[in-house]
Amino acid sequence: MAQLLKALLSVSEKSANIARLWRQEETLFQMLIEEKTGMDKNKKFVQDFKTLADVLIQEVIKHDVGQKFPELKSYIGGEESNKFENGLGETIIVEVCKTKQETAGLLYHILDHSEVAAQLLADVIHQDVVIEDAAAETVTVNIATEAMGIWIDPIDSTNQYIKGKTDVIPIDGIYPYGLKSALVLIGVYDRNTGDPVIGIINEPFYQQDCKTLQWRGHYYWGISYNGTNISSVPRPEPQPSISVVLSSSENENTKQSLSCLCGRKMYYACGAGYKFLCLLTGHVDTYVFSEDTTFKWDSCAPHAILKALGGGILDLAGSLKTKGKQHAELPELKYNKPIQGAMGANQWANQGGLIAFVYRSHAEVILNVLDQVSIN
Ligand code: 2IP
Ligand code: CA
Repeated sequence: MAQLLKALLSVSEKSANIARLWRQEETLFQMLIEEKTGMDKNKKFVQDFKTLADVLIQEVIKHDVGQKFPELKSYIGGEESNKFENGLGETIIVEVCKTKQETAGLLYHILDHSEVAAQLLADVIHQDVVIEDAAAETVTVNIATEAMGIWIDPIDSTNQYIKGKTDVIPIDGIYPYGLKSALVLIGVYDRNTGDPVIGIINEPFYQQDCKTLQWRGHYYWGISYNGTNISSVPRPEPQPSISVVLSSSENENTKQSLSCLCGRKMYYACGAGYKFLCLLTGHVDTYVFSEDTTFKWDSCAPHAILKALGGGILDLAGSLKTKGKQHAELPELKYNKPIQGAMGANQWANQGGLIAFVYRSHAEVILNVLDQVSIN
């Protein structure tokens, strides 16, 4: 089995454990929901706690992967910075320490001196997670790790994670919002070509036990490298008529054109990662987004799995420009180059929007429709 895949699956599972712990353990949960009690004096403090689950997961992934693959350590990027400001205005660097006790000590300072919360988290962070995955065991691809980079989205759809709605009714299998859209995304890309190579999507809140109320997770993976394409999910069958999933923030022109094309098979869902996942599970054929507010850490992992299934993610604006030009290839999203002149996270935006697909013909139909409207 590719050692890197094995390491990433383990750390995605550890991340999902942290995401679940934070919602299920009373002391930690109270920190997440404090804002709802209207404690205004704590506003900044609570805001920080919201991102702390993200920051912590990102650091755990960096630490665990960096330990096994030191050559990757400087090339692991993600949404969050590990500088965390606590309620007293102190800046603390969040990191995984050498021992469980040291990590607990650091977390104690961050978590408003809550010893219980600090210890609970340190236990999970320092736990060895062993994954038994028969399909992954058969993977023999040798990945040139010295040429790879990693994008992490520790908790995609953070807002839905915080709100934590569990009584959401799916429409044709698609959850429009709620806890189910919170996902851990880990994507590996080739630093030379910018192509996605390995994708892991971990869904921490896959199923809830109705008696214990405990959540069980589920993960999906795919590899697309040097002509080898393997995935933990089968390629979904194409549906007789084309369907699309959109962000509720999608612009009106796009919505109108796609609604003419897809009719009642046009869906809305929260979370960029969750919308990609709807394609992998065969609930929808395409995901279209014309804005520039998804980032490399949102799309890298799903992109690798889609590629392994014969699909992909196109740069929407670039494809509309290229379409019709003879012999021109439609541009796929790439992961290795920042946008010149952009600052901070915006350097890594999917600036031209995107179309994700399993079947290329579906992307072409969508492009034909969008070609005729102004989408911006
Ligand atoms: C967000 C999150 C949002 C999504 C946005 C992502 O990531 O997935 O839900 O917007 O594109 O960047 P939308 O739901 O409208 O598609 P995060 O939650 O990690 O900030
Ligand atoms: Ca995200």
